[in-house]
Amino acid sequence: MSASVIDFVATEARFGAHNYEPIGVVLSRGEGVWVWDTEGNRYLDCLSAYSAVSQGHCHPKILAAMVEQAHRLTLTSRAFHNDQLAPFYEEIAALTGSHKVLPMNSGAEAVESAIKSVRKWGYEVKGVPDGQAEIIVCANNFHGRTLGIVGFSTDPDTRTHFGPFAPGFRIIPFGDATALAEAITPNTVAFLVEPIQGEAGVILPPAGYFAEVRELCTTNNVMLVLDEIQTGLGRTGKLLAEQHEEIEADVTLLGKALSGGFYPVSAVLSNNDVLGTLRPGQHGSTFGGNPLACAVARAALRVLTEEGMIENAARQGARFLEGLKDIRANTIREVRGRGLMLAVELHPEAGRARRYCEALQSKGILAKDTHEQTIRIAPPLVITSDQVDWALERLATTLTQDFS
Ligand code: IF1
Repeated sequence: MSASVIDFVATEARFGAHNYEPIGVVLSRGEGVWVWDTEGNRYLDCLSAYSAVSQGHCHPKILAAMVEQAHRLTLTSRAFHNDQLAPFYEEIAALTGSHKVLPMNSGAEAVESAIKSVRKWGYEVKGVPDGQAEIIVCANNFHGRTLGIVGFSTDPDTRTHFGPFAPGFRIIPFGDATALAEAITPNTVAFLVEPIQGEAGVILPPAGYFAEVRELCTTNNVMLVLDEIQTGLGRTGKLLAEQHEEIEADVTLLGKALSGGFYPVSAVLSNNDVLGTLRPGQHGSTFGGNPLACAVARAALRVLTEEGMIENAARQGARFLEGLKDIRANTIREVRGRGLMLAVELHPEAGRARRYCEALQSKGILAKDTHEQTIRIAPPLVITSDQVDWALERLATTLTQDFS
């Protein structure tokens, strides 16, 4: 590391809460699938800011929409109407087939807002006795970092010493429809689940699981809340990951790529019933639904569909997965994924995934480890075949090395 890089890293360590352990690269510029560090080295971004820059870094059309809107009007609060909110509602509802939209900022806020909404729906529509609502969630879930959410995490790092936590959540294994059937009670208002568990290591559900889940939720009048904050907006090769399962959620949560990485924008999408229970003064956000966020989100959604990014994610994802499967390395335990949400799980004897991510950095690829043994690969959805092949070559040489 050069002196200037050490300086940035040391200053972060000195002043910042130490809640991250970044790889030793200081980035200063991005374009499409590429990012550059302060010394001008170029890297293929295989994390995409945890899937938020799906449209590619600094997409010119999103940038133009953001700059244009920033010159006109940025924030009004919801005390007044603004001329970007209505078109944003119309466009996202049409795209996703939703009836109602609640705009928020971060992913965690969308999750919290959904929890509040389904509880209210439970009391006011389903008829659950006040204070008794139950929400079922899955083991190894990741839905964000707020208090309500970490209270039903099963990851010790995520929850230890942050309590006391809110009651009202039941945890079942992911991918087990029988467990869901057994956990549902008359007080169950919702099942909150990721279509593919991201932080858990890109865990795909067994075939047919979500069809059974949909059926159980419908039969028992339980709202199916799909957290598509990471899987949504093309990441898995479809607009929504639910389309792979041929189901429709009652409530869908979007964030991350909803702004193409320019700005925190999230949304709760639902049928009329669930969000219909919220009345003036019962929920809100200073920044939620602001004109800058709406203008950015409109552009982010437009380029996603107009530029064929979702189809490209399906095509390049399949190419990438095949290429990973072809790598003959005894470090690899399994490769898996859907679309451009991919993971390489290493054998425990291969050494920590972090070490492989550092080796990839030296070859011009930025990827992120999760859970010691897994390398996550999630490039922007604009990646080309040549770039996939370029990445595969470097992954092959790195994975055939032994860092144990
Ligand atoms: C961090 C993972 C990704 C999410 C799902 C809600 C949120 C997230 C399915 C909250 C956020 C992030 C946040 C990031 C790590 C990360 C992540 F490693 F945890 F799994 F993306 F790969 N639902 N995911 O994945 O959204 O409030 O952050 O906007 O360091 O916390 P947020």
